[in-house]
Amino acid sequence: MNIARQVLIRSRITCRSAYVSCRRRFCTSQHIMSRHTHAKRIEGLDKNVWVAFTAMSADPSIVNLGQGFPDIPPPSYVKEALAKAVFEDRMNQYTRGFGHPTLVKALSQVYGKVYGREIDPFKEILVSVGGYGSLFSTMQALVEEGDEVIIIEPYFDCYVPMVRMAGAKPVMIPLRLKSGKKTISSADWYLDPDELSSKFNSKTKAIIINTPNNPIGKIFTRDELQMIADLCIKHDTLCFSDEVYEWLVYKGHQHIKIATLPGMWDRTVTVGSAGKTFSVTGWKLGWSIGPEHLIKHLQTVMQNTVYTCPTPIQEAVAQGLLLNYDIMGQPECYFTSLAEELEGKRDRMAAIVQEAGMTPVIPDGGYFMLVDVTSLNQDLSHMGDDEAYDYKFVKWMIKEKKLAAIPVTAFVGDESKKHFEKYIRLCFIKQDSTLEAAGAILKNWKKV
Ligand code: IK2
Repeated sequence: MNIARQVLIRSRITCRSAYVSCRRRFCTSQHIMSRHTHAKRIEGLDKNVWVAFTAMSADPSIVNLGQGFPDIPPPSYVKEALAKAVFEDRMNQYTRGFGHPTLVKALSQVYGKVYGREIDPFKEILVSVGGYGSLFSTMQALVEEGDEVIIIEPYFDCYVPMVRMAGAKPVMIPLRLKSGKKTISSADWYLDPDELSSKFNSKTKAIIINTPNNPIGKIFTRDELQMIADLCIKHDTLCFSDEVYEWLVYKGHQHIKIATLPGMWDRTVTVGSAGKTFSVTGWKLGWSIGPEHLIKHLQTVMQNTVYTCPTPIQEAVAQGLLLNYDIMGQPECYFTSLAEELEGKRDRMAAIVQEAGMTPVIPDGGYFMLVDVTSLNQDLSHMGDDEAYDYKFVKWMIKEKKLAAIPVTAFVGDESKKHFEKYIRLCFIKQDSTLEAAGAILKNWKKV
């Protein structure tokens, strides 16, 4: 056989075996893909507003008022405490699983003052990976298959997937808007008592509340909280109270913990966040506070999932809390001074939005502002109609105007989308220069 023919035969053999192995690999992966599909509990939960919009807003040329993180610096003492912690060798190793002792003791001191009761640092507090981790361990520990959990719309978006992952059914109740008002504040959004009462039944395991609320900024009043508490007691349900913005309350308003109302401590888990407390969202540290008979179940989830949180971060947060504990209630306490600084930014943001001809919903707490964009009359029909208007609007605005926000229908269920798609959410815990840059974009909206 001549050499050319030998080469031809050899290359045919090589091609054939490559084809066979490739086909085998393809068939195997197809087989694996179809046999090992996702677990039912995560079905339909693959879309996430933060994943989508954080990627879209990552370009530094975009003015980012989207995801809720500060671009103002955190207090230097927490950064210094973190730096100091990592130079202490024992701080670089595992610490107590349910919360670093220094941190849980500091939390019990601070919250002992707020709740007006003694809080057992080891039995009534669980430290977790951010407010997210606290919410997750709460749902996994206390909610089960067949339960119903009441969620107030608009809600922080992870409540629904977390309830569903626990095998339960989310039951929505929207905040309604008082009509006929010229300037709208977050207090104009209210819960209809009869509607709320109609959502409770024998399957109701819990209601989730969020005060100050993200995205509206509503602070639930004592009367509203009492109405919720009465229903929880009447129907013997739990209350999961997400209070990550607890310190960010503006003049004339007061943050009240539902757990402090009569009969509520024993049925409430309250969620807090170091990220929000000290403007260090990247530290991802949070906590759940509640009675031992509930917290012990959250601890079971913690020990079998995350086990423990980073020691140096817990140490630094503890130092920050202790420092402020001594000056709580005074103007220089960070819990007070941050709220005061933010109130100025809120007013600045509102003025910028109004100057551009749009209507803001003035928040009483938190660091987000809803803005009604109807007056801009932005025609987006070319973007199809398989998405809510606010989703299209924000995508378009990021691309064409280089300004990022978050669409508000990310925080509501399907039935309420039509009521909320005219709003976008702006985050105002930003340097004045960032707010000014956003203002310039909005002012020049009609220009190219
Ligand atoms: N609960 C609420 C109400 C939150 O807003 C957050 C975090 N914020 O989300 C960013 C945004 O809305 O742009 C959490 C819980 C979670 O807190 P953490 O960051 O501590 O996990």
